[in-house]
Amino acid sequence: MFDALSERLHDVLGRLTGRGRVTEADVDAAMREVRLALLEADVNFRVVKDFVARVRQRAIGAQVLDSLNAGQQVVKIVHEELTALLGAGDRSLHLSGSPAVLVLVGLQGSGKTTTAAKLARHLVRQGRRPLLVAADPYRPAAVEQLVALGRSLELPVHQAPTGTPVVEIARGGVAEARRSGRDTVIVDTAGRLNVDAALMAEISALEAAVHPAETLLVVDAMIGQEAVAIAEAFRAAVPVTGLVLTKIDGDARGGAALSISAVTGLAVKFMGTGEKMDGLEVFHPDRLAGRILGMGDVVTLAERAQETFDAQQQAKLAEKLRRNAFTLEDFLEQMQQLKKMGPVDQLLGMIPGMGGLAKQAQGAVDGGEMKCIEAIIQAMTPAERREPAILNGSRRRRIATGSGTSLPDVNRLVKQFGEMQKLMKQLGTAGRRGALPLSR
Ligand SMILES: Nc1nc2c(ncn2[C@@H]2O[C@H](COP(=O)(O)OP(=O)(O)OP(=O)(O)O)[C@@H](O)[C@H]2O)c(=O)[nH]1
Ligand SMILES: [Mg+2]
Repeated sequence: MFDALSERLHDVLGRLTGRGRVTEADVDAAMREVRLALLEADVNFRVVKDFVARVRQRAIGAQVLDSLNAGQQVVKIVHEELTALLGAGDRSLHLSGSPAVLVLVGLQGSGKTTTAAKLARHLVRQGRRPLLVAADPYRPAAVEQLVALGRSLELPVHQAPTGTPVVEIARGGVAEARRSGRDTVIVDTAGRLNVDAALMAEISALEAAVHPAETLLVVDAMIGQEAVAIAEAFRAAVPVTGLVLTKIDGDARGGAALSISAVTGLAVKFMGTGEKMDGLEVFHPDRLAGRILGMGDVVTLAERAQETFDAQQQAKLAEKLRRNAFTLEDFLEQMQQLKKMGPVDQLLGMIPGMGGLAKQAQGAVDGGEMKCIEAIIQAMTPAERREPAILNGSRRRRIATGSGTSLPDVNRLVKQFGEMQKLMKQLGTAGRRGALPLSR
């Protein structure tokens, strides 16, 4: 979502760090461009004005411009101010009460049901035992959607016959959670087309009945500044405790996401980054600021790697690397694990300086290069995977046919793997612990 903005800011700030001395005029020129970039990204104009003024004031400050690394210091100031902008409000997730009740509200199609299930999955990983509650009395299909998601996560879903009042469904859910020893109740409510009196009354009644620890407003970040207006309208009418911004993975300009907290005072607590159940991220303003400025987000990347990669398996691999016994089979396994971590462009975008490469790499995946490698390795016999040296001409031709690729494809992979092995051997003899880039 922040690609265009990110590219521009990266350019502007790169020029600033690239020079020896930075003058006040340089800062002003850079700030003019930052201002334009933010406005073009659809950030609220008042927010932009304040932001640029604050950065300028701090950057012009005496010590900054006199220092040798003035450019870098200005970038640091931009990063800090961007973090502050993104991180307004209380971002912690409150889970008091037994059970703790979380209610998701929002307009139609904003992503409430999807987020309810993602949030349940997230909380399970934190060791909690959530119960999902389908509080949509109007559309049986909406209930079914949550039930299906619950099933895929192996989590219970409380439901009631169509027409049951929302308050009653929610109360029933809380009672059900107490009975079955569930410590968290996530209530998915029905969406409306507009912010209307009936919707607000329903949410107020819900608040009074089940005293939620959190009432999270789910907003679609794709709708731009409209999202900010919706959040303001909700906050004015009901006690919203935080925001979930969904569809951050979309191609909108992203400015709404940047300004929503600063304008409404409501903290963003989570971001939806995909349709699938793993597409939910805890909102970390500093990390997002880093990603936007093209400084990467290594922390999130490392966390994702830890989540995906099995520690024991990693230890075994490291050992194999040390003994130089890493085979094509291991390579295949690594590749499959890497894919589980998420889209390649998202992953690379988190590595400092790799933002530009990300698109290219995703192109390779979309273009089927990764699939091609997989198919080639799968077409090999176990002996060939362990000992690529035995791959003579006729074996290679057989593999090319078997994998639906070509002989040059097979040759390239074998050659690349050979080079990788050589490199690892060097690392090994250098006395370093062999480790894949992503293992600890
Ligand atoms: N790409 C992307 N799609 C999302 C995200 N969150 C939700 N969606 C999609 O948005 C659509 C609507 O999501 P729902 O969860 O059904 O929205 P809802 O708010 O429950 O909708 P109603 O119950 O009809 O009001 C679905 O197609 C979801 O897959 C996200 O973070 N990224
Ligand atoms: Mg729904």
